[in-house]
Amino acid sequence: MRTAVCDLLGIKYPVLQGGMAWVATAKLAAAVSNAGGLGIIGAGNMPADLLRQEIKICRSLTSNPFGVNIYYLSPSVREIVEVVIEEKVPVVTTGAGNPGKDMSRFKAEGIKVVPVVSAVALAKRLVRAGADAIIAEGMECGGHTGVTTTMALLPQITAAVNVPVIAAGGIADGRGLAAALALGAQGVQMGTRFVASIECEVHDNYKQAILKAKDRSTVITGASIGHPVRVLKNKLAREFATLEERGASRSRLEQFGAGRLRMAVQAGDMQEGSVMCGQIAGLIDAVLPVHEIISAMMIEASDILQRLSCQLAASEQAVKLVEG
Ligand code: TUI
Repeated sequence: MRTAVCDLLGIKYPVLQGGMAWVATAKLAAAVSNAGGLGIIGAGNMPADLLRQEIKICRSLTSNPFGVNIYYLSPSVREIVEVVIEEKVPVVTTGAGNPGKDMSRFKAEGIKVVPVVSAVALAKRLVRAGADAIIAEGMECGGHTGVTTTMALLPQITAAVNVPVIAAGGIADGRGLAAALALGAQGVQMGTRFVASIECEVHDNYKQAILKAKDRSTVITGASIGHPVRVLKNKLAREFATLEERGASRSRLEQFGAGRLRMAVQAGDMQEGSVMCGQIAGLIDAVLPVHEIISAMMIEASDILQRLSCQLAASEQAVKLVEG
């Protein structure tokens, strides 16, 4: 299961962990990196000093490559960029913005840059600016989301760029990995699947909510202010939708939503908190150790690819016999 993404990032398996704000701590990132994937610390809205501490913790827990996700809407994004460069973090992924202006500095320090995008045009622009790979994120994903599904977005982005593409959104097992490879990706990124892992430090209520979720348990809020976010349906999501229907202003909605992700992640408040989560949550039925998630996924994807190629070979053989 070795692909161009493994060679580019120096990892054993083509699996990245989403850089989820408040959720993707050094402990989770190190567990993913130790299991052969790429663990990623989610800088989110963290102050720069806290990020520096997290990077040091991650280095103490793993000697494998890891990454930092920079959230471009963070008020401390400038300081975060400086910490990532000073600490020579091996890989940077970016979200909710365009990292173009920082690209040359990252590259000069040998930092691999892998932006997350939800549209073809931005993917092309960032590859021209020097991105080493692209994460194509479909609207099935949790948290900040685009409008195009992984199924439609992925083949369009793989056709448009000449760097490896990593699929994100709607992937939680080996079937998702095999499907992503079939659509031209060279790896996958998973968020929700790793939230429901032993090593993830979110409140247990958050993990249990993912296990309970079904296919239609999520909803998008915030589209009216240009910041669509996929969350589990709960009291907060209903109240947010009502405010949006009544035409509440951006500042009112931002004020109403402030601190809600932390409320879910740390206090375990599943009604008043923002429980960001992807549509694939309905498939997840157990909290597992990270290494089991990754190894089961590799076995399942290899089995599928082998089975499909045997089926194809058998049908080619049948055609030859009929024609022959
Ligand atoms: O970043 C994400 N997902 C996130 S970040 C996040 S943090 C947060 N959000 C709300 C409340 C509290 C905390 C939650 N989920 N995904 C990566 C991603 N980025 N997908 C799409 C994009 C994206 C969007 C717009 C990238 C660039 C962009 O615009 C670039 C431009 O043209 O300026």
